[in-house]
Amino acid sequence: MLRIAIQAKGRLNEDSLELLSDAGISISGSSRKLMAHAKGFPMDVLYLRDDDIPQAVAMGVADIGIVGLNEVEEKGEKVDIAMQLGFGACRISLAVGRDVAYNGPEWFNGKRVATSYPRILEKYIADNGISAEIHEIAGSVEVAPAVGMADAIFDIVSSGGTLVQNGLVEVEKVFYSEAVLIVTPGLPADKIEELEKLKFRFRSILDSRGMKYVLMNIPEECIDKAVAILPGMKSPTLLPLAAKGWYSLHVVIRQEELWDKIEQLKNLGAEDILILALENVIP
Ligand code: PRT
Ligand code: ZN
Repeated sequence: MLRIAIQAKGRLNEDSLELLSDAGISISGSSRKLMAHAKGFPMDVLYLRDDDIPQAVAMGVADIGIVGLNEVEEKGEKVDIAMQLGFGACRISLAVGRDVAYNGPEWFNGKRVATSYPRILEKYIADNGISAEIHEIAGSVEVAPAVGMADAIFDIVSSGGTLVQNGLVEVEKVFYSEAVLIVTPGLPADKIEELEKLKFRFRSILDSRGMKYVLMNIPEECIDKAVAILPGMKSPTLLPLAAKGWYSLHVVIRQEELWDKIEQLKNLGAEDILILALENVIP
């Protein structure tokens, strides 16, 4: 039976539970304990702080885990990355006061940089031949310059709102992260088999996110033009309607191109267009 480590509370907790739930895996017990049994898949769930997940997986305390790539990189534990999970996107960036005349990475020479990610910063500094001083602090890194603890910060940015609120400007985007599924290296064959089943479920969920299932009625003479503008896993499905000369056309369209395609299809003569959410894609 697989044991998965997920964040007990925090930014990745909800999305991790939602991914498991979409994969048909529910976690029993109303109150959160350290460990819980899952239903719908032979699996135990271990609730940890995100900082502890890479080590727990490296040691085999958990076989797999869901954690930000930033934590995996920072901790440097030996784990395999099985897949990217498409949520928790952020970057770790260098930011300086908004009044600073920033002239490129060499500005950091001799400066004090506050961060909770000293290892990733150290690598950036070494790669760029800079001689900055790293000040490791655990939380509220963004206030360090204002209180005189540092000249700059190296911290997680997502919308950028926190930087603006603290009078800081992002000057170097150093590391891009999202939640990943990590795995203990050298899992036994029976666990690998279970992991593959789990990855299959996750993959089909991730592939379906951002896709819509679209149905419409279309006159026969427009079919060739409609097929030409549509994507589709093979080609769109066409079913003859009871009304002569009309067909029902079914197709899967990516969210980004949905409205553009719908407009084109309407102009071609498509009617009664239904747009449905897609739950899973199994190629
Ligand atoms: O208690 P525990 O140790 O488990 O949690 P934590 O407090 O260490 O981490 P948590 O829950 O804040 O974040 C977990 C993971 O979410 C991180 O390791 C990242 O992989 C990911 N993530 C995605 C983020 C953000 N986006 C994010 N915006 N983690 C933190 N932030 C913070 C950031 O530190 C800064 O304070 O949000 C602020 C910036 O956000 P914007 O939107 O204002 O730019
Ligand atoms: Zn943490």
